Parts: sequence; structure tokens; C-alpha cells
Amino acid sequence: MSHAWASTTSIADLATWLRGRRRVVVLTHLKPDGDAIGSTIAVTRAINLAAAARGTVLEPPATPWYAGPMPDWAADVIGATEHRVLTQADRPDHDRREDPDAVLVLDTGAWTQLHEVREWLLPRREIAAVIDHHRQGDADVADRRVIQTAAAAACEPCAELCCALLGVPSPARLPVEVATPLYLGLATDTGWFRHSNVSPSVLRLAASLLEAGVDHAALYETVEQRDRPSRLRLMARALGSMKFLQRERIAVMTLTLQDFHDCNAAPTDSSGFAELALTAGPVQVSVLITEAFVADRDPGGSVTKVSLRSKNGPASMDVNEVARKLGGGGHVRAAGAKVHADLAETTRRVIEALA
Ligand SMILES: [Mn+2]
Repeated sequence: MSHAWASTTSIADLATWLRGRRRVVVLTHLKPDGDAIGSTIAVTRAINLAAAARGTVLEPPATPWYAGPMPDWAADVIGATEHRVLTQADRPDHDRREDPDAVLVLDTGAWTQLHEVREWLLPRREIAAVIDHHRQGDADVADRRVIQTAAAAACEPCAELCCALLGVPSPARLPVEVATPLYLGLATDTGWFRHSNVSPSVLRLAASLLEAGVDHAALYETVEQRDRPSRLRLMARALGSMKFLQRERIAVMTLTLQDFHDCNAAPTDSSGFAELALTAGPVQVSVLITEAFVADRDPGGSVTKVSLRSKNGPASMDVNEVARKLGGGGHVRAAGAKVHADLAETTRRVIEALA
């Protein structure tokens, strides 16, 4: 078994391997985002549609399992597709159905992102496959891996998998219930087609998915135009905390638990804040430092979350490198870390890492 974070198989071979599996558990990273939910729902539906097309199935083979919290829009995207949200009361090993004969891990391959299912997944890695686009991951999560770091979203390779499973020659021919979650992942991981990861292949895939019947405007409204007013109040706090460093090249925002409390905000309300400062001309790196909620902490220690975003261009900074100095990782333009220190000490370490 190779231990390098690299592909060991192809999408075509994965599709062949999946054909005829009776029960497939589909996993993704904790706190799933648009790409995580999009890829898992699209692949789940494709597997189940392919099984139904082969003959009557008593129970659809594929089920996604999530470790929350789920975004507010999740129910609208998931609809009637059967899924599980794992909780303290519903652990992976409480599943009384037949043990799966395949496990798919989409949009991550890092144990730190698979905390809730780690113990369950460890003895099953020989029947597991990872499809991911992140630069870092743990090769021992699954023997079968398709790692496409050039892909903007996990939904790019997953679109290819859906086509192979359903035997269609182009994503434009996918059923709209498969095309829509794929489009969601593509759109959200590119900031609705604004980030530097937008490539010809991203726009070609998006165009094909629109041909398949995706309603861009309806999806945008469902996902992006449903903020609770508490999120805007919290955004005002984040912007109010902003400090500029290195002649306004770097902007650092901080959010305390008190900020969340005062604004009556949920932990997910700060998502997307990390990039806020990139709208300022001189700012090359935008940082959000957040006190972690109790559920995210280790007993007895404080944990602070760091999210980094950077601009493209000649003066740009590889924030993946910065995050790695802090014990985290991610992409060149978007990365993060969980630091085992309080907000003040974490801020000090972030500024040092950025120097
Ligand atoms: Mn992704």
C-alpha cells in the first residue's frame, strides 16, 4: 500500500468497483459545506438511480452520513434523499443495518476532518475509497484514492463518477437531481465562480450542468440569501475587530465567544467571514481568528480556530504554508488551523507565522 497522498485508482475503476455494491456509506468532512453536501448527495443519488435502473431494489444502496452542524440550507438541498446526521445519541456503530460493502469519503481524506467516524472507518479502509481535491490528506484513510488537487471542487471528479455510474456521455445528460448538487459544490467552492480556482473545466462543467436543468438563480437564493439577521450583527463585530498589519497587506479579525453570545449567533454564522477583508485593495491576506465553542474543545484546554484567505497575483501569499506552521493546512488561497491556545496567544502565533 502506498502511503503517499496521491491517486491509486481512477474514476472509471471506482465506478466499476461500485457497481453491484449492496450497501454504500458515503462520508465527508465534519461541518459539511456546499461541496461536501453537493458531492455526497449527487453520488448517493447516482448510485441509487443506477441500482434502480438495474432492477428493483428493496432499499437504495447508498446513504450519506454527516457530522454536523449542518448548514441552514441543507434540508432544501438534501430533500427526500435518505441520510443520517450523526449525534452523541446516534453513533456510527448504532447502525443496525447490514454492514456496508463499500465506503466513499468525499471532499476530504484527513483524519482530523473525520473525527466522528474515525473508529468506525479504521477497520473498513480496505473497502473505502477517497475522492478529494485537497493538497493534504492521510493516505491510510482508504486504499483507493482519486486525488485531483487541480480540481476546484470535489464535485468535479464526482461529476465524472456520476456520469460513469449512470452511463451518460456528458454531465449535460445527468438527471437534474444529480446535476443540481454537483453545481452547488462547484459554485460554493469557487465563491460562485469568483475565485482563482475557476478554470475552463469548471465553467465547462457548470455550463453542462445548466444544460442538465440546474436553476442557478433558485440555487443561489436557497443557499446564499437566507442569512439570519444575527449573522449580519456578528459580521459587524468581525469587521469592527479588524486590525491591519504590514502596511495593510494583512487584515486580522477576531471573534470571541462573547461576540457570538451578544449577537445571538450560531457557530455557523461566521462562515465566509474569513475572506471579508480581501475586498480592500491593499489586503493580500485576510484572517479570521475565532474562539472555539465548547463542543470543539479538548477537555481542559482552549482551542482557537484560524481561517486564512489570500488573493491571487504577484504579491500573493501561500496561506497553506502559513496554516501548516500553525498545525493546519488547506489550499494556497484558503487554509485553516485549530490552535491549542487562547485567542491572544493564537493571534500572536498567527502574526509570527505571517511575518
Ligand atoms: Mn471542496
